[in-house]
Amino acid sequence: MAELGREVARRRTFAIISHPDAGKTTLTEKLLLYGGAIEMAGAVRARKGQRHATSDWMAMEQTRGISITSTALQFEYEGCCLNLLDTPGHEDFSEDTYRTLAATDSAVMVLDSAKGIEPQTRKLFEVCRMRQIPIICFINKLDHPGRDPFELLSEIEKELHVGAVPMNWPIGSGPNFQGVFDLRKQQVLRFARAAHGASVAAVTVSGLDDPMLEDEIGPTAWQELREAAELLSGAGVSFTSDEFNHGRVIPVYFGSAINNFGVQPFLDALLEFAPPPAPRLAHVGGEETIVEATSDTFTGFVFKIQANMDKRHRDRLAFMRVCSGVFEKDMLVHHSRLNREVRMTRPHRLFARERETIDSAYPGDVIGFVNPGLFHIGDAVSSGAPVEFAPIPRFAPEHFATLRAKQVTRQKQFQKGLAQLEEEGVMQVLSPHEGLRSEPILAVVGELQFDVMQSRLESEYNVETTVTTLPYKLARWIDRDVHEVATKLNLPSRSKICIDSAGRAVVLFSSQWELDYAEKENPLVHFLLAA
Ligand SMILES: Nc1nc2c(ncn2[C@@H]2O[C@H](COP(=O)(O)OP(=O)(O)OP(=O)(O)O)[C@@H](O)[C@H]2O)c(=O)[nH]1
Ligand SMILES: [Mg+2]
Repeated sequence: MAELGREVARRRTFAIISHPDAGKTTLTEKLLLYGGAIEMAGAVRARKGQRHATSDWMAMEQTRGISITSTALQFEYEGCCLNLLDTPGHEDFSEDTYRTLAATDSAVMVLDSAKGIEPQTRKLFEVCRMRQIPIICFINKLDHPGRDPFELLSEIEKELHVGAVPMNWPIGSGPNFQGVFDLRKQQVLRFARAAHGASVAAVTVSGLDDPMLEDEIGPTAWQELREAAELLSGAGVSFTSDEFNHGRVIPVYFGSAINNFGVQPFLDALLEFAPPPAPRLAHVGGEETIVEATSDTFTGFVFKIQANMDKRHRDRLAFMRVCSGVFEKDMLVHHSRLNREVRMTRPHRLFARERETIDSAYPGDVIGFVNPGLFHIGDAVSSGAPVEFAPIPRFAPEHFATLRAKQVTRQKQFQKGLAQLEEEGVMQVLSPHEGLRSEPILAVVGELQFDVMQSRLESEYNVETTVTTLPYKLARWIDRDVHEVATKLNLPSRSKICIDSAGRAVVLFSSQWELDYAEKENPLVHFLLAA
């Protein structure tokens, strides 16, 4: 098992998180460029003829310039195997981001230097803290006029209640941003601009006492750098790995992802700081156990399902995080939810929408299985005793609508599309209890998901649809037979009783007041946030 130990030690699995638009996808693209995984970097908002960023592969991501779904990218760099997870920042897609955080060992928190800590960053940070996920910070967009670096560091400390330790320091800012000063090596790294930042930026390295430096970076940047270096030399850049691993201290890097400034030092930092796969808490054979990555038993869980990534195949891929042991192709494992043995055929290494078959995988790896309905989000498998990992978070839907296919002849495709998108967790499909053949009600966490659904039904299933939003605001599951709910419960007249796709009763309410009323009138009934 020495091989397993070696493979675990060289794995780095990290998710990139932040408020929308801080530059996660741009940084992802540049890490791929510097990691040698792509030859030319594409852009989030690509000009005509230019390539798009690798991780924003979905049509709607490319037209809108936002990430909608998280992406897994595996690549090798300097003897390490990196599993990078780019996540969407928009709140409406945060369920997907939270699922991805269940599969990661560390997180990269990207901040926009002009904006600092934004609301969604704060929320995601709290999730990382809860899960004890260590964080490395990249302060981005230094090429734009931004805030004072000292002010940004103290904002991180004050707002997030953690130590923020600068590992490098920006040289100049805005249009005059030229590079970073490595505070540990006391090295000045100056980068040259490359066209559209598509290729690696040339770098010059010198010391702070280089007599040419003042001329090269200009008197203002030089003066500021000298002052900052002096101030920071007192503060020191040391912290213990224990403080970092428990998320009490965040190492901070500065740069500009779009120009490739500071990307190389950041990639090197990931190799240094991002921890290899950690032990995971699980229930094995019903007992709470710590599963070590280097255990002899293979375990893993599915945290995401995505249909139609590959235009040629139009199939569904289940994303599995390997937690322990060695995975081997065609292995027979125990599937906990189904409580039976299943054969793990057709495993794939993932690189955004691209994939290639593999024979084996190790802890930390995110691998894809072509999933003919075998896996649901949250399913766990084991080559030994049945295993259950912590449940994947599920959010309560807050937006409801009916969706209709414009052409009656596309009904079959429409139904198939709905079923597959529901399996991905994009939305939940509810059928009203009353009225045979009534249209399904779609329930989503964020309103933008309706746009995603429509766009994907059109581009992936060739079905045009119309959406009619409904006035409901809350959904509550009731663990009773739906007929009983309809006949025995005293519910407000405007509420609607539905059945979810697993046949469970769920009631929709238009306001908190209605829900409070229902709870008061039916004191023995539990109104649950999720099934
Ligand atoms: N000036 C400047 N713009 C940048 C930089 N990095 C990214 N951008 C721009 O910021 C915008 C958002 O970048 P993305 O990489 O899509 O941001 P994101 O965090 O992935 O956004 P979501 O995934 O939608 O949450 C794009 O227009 C980028 O070109 C940078 O270093 N400097
Ligand atoms: Mg993005």
